[in-house]
Amino acid sequence: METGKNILKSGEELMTIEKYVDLETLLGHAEVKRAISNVNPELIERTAFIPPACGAFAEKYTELEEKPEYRFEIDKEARLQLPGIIDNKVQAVKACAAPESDFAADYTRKRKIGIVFSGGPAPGGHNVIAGLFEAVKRANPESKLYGFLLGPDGIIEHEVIEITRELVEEYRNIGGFTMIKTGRTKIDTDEKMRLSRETCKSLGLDALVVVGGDDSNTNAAFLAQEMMDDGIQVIGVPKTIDGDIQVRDTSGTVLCSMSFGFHSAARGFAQNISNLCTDSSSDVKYWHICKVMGRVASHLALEVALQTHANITLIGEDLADYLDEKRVEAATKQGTTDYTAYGMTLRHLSRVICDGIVRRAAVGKNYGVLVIPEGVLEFINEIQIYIIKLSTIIADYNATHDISFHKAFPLLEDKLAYLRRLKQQSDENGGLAIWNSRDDDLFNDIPEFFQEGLLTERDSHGNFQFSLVQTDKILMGLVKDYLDILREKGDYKIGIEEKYFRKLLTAEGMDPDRIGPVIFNNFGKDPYLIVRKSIFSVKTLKQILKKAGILNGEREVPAVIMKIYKKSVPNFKTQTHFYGYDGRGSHPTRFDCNYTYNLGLTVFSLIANGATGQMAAIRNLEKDFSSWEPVGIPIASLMRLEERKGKLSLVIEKSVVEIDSVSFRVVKALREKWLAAHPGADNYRRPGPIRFTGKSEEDRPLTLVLNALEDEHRLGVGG
Ligand code: FBP
Repeated sequence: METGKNILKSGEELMTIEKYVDLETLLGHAEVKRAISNVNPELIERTAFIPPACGAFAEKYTELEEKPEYRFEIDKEARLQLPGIIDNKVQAVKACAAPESDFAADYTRKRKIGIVFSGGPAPGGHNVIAGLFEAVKRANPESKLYGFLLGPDGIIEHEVIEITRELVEEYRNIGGFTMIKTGRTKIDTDEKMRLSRETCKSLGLDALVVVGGDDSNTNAAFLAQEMMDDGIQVIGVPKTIDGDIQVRDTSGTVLCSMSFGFHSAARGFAQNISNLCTDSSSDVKYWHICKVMGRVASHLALEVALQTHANITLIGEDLADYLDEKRVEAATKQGTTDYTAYGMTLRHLSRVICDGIVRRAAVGKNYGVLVIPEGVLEFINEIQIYIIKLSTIIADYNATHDISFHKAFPLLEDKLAYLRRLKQQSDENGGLAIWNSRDDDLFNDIPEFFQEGLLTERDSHGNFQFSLVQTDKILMGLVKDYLDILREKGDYKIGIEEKYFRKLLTAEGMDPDRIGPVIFNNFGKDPYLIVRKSIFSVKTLKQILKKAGILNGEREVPAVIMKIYKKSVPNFKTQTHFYGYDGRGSHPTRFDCNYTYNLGLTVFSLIANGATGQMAAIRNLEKDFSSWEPVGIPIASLMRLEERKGKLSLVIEKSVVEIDSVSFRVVKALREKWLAAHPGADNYRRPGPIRFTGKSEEDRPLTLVLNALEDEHRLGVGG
């Protein structure tokens, strides 16, 4: 009835408004227009900001200085496949105040340059375009910059727009890749290469810029080789929120410490996860399970740990390095090798998580925040084997059939039947095939949703799509099962604060010093009291109280003791979250705004100086802006042979978290503190939202700041 009245009331109000102001007038009202406008003060502030340019761009001209002191181990196959660019050196961009006239004429000649985004969005991409546009027009206002639409497909299909000053101004410092959009197509066949070349030639391009991750920069190197004879230069730009493009030379000198977009995505995730820390420690009833993007590497999870101090953060690389010393010792005694002792199993990992949950519960904290990197499964041996085997099976199938594996076997049961057939073939061959009986038996034991996840379609580069697998569900399923066991064994209980226990009992006229030792096993010893293991039900509670002479005959357990007992029984409740696409789409931090704008300027310097097959980068990102140094890094020198789509291909090696890096060591050392399995407050850090103005945002990723300390130490500088 009440609701009906309310509806009537608001209907009446609406009628009154409509009587005086018609909708059209209302929508034309200045206040309404302001309220519903797409433009807001943040947007105005962002687009108006022109990022500063590094010292190297202080003059109208730049020149390149070869740096042969930075060396790389060159892969033989790379030399064979990329002969035109394999001998490229690192090039430092330098300001050039007084160029020779020929050089100046060539530098400022009218050019046509095309740019493409490739792979997932990363905050800052628009500023690469902005920086490049400014540099292009500064050198020659008649030069043109083109944007290929929807990623590499735009090159293949000749879908292109001219980038204008209006577009640049609309998108400068704005997140996403919305200006020209992106896509994941790989230019990996002769036909795609031919079409790409044709597009670039028909547009009359002098240069093509590929903004992408490791796979896209690999593609850039092949395009550079392919279009060398056409005189079309190709330059790569290191993009990915995953932070897995980091370059050191053989001596360990850092040339590119981070891909762009990483800082903004990590800050976006950290802000949300920090809010969950606040909520969970207010409402004290949930464990928030946060899966964080990053594909294989755990760089993003590591930065989130530093930004938020969440209670538990898993780092995949750390798990792979795990050694079960007890097992090794036992096997050594028997003169055998226990392979399961090396690296962590999924089950063991679930035990580690349970340990943290149980210890926090014991001090009254049946809540918390757990961060899981999306690629954690890659570091679990048993799962990695499945990923590799199934990727190979799918790639083999695709290579030998006209129809793809996923089209041929759309349903899970079809895929399982195919695997069974492989198993039978293997049995007939004496078990010597990629999918044997053991694989099939173990695979059939795992839940269906996980089977589907492992069999999911690989991306266009042949990568396993971690973001499509419910890693958190798999892990938390095991955690919940084990917590049930621990609860039944009496090892998982919520600690009751002694002060609280005393207050309740005294209020009921009972003696806490008499009852406390009967029901708790640590009464008088710790501030949080743990109910005895032998009390695992109301019945056992009753028996123990009777035995201690506290309860007579058939009397019921006093309400206050029941209340205490019930509070000690944990109910493990979770909320799961996935942080990925949201951070990828966030506005760039000031760090990423400045970084990407200068990457754009660097790209033009490389092009104007005739470079090709190079990746633009900025050295010293971990230092103050005044120390930033634009460079070109030879892409071919970074290539290694890796298994992709079931065959060995040249790719840029992904960089993963180094467990001896300062950032990881700091996080490891503070794990116990951040778990906060002690009475008292948690140790959460609140990084706040990404801000464009003001001083509230740190000016570079924390991982970078910490890792730079190691380099200072190694090089003997700093204090
Ligand atoms: P890039 O490597 O292309 O930058 O993409 C990174 C990423 O966001 C990963 O973190 C994630 O696993 C993947 O993309 C998701 O891919 P998709 O956008 O195809 O769902």
